Amino acid sequence: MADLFKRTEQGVKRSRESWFGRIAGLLSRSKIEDSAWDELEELLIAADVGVATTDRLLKTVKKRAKEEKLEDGESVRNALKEEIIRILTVDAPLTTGSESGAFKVILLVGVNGSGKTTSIAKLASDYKNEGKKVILGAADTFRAGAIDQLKAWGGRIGVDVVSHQPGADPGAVVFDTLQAAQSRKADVVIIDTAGRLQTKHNLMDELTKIKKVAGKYEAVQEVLLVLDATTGQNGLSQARSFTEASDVTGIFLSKLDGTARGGIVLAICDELRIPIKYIGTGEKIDDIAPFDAKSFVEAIFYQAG
Ligand SMILES: Nc1nc2c(ncn2[C@@H]2O[C@H](COP(=O)(O)OP(=O)(O)O)[C@@H](O)[C@H]2O)c(=O)[nH]1
Ligand SMILES: [Mg+2]
Repeated sequence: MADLFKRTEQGVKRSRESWFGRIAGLLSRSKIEDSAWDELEELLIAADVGVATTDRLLKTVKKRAKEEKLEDGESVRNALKEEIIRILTVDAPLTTGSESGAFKVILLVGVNGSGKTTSIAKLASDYKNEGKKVILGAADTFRAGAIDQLKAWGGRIGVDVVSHQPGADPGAVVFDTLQAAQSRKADVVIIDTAGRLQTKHNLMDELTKIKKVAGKYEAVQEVLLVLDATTGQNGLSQARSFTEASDVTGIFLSKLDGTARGGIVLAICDELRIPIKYIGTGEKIDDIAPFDAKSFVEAIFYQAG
């Protein structure tokens, strides 16, 4: 847990140094004046929390402040933290399939450049470190470079990658990957997919096919949507298209190290009601942390000194 906190904290360090740091600063005053609420609203919006979520959040905290007679910064800050944790705690583990399945199949979807292939490598390495046997499927056959990229990661981590030629049918790659998983007694299969979303139809068709194949193995299925945290509120509308087109069971929020904001995490949970399962905090293999609402909130409100 300490390690998780440290990793999460590093990942959002820049957020703390800017917007959430200022929020923490604002709420360290001994008395919260009326004007502080307006400042707080501006800071939350600037931190990428989004207007709608900021509105809902502040309404709740203000109501609590009134009812519970919270006047000093610390009490308001604690109430704010609690309400943020409440927003970030999206339950409903949407994973489909039977828990006793032969192995687990994780599909990563998302637009090009969001960080799918890198995130797959991070997940694979994490599972491998836990002693799990991992097999990767290079079903992003759309771009030739994607296959080589995944193979390169596989080689570095030491996990098998099943691939076909560029342009091959992704469903066939998935089929072969799952067969390999069964015969090699894998625990976890992670599938890379193409990022294109020209038509929702395309993606849906492809995912349906992939899931059907996975279903034959009674595998536990998880569809992780990789979202680039630096795209802020734009990423949110992108996420909506994906969630409309497929049963996304969780979010892998990448590049949380590269953003000065981080409030997008709140907007995602509040608006999409899909749990964030992992965060990516850099380009290296161990720049990954399982998302934990409490640690995240402690990290963004953490003040040095
Ligand atoms: N800073 C940072 N860069 C990342 C992270 N995840 C991925 N990237 C970078 O984002 C770029 C696109 O990643 P890639 O995995 O190829 O995306 P894909 O097209 O969705 O497969 C690469 O340069 C990665 O190194 C992250 O958590 N932090
Ligand atoms: Mg890729």
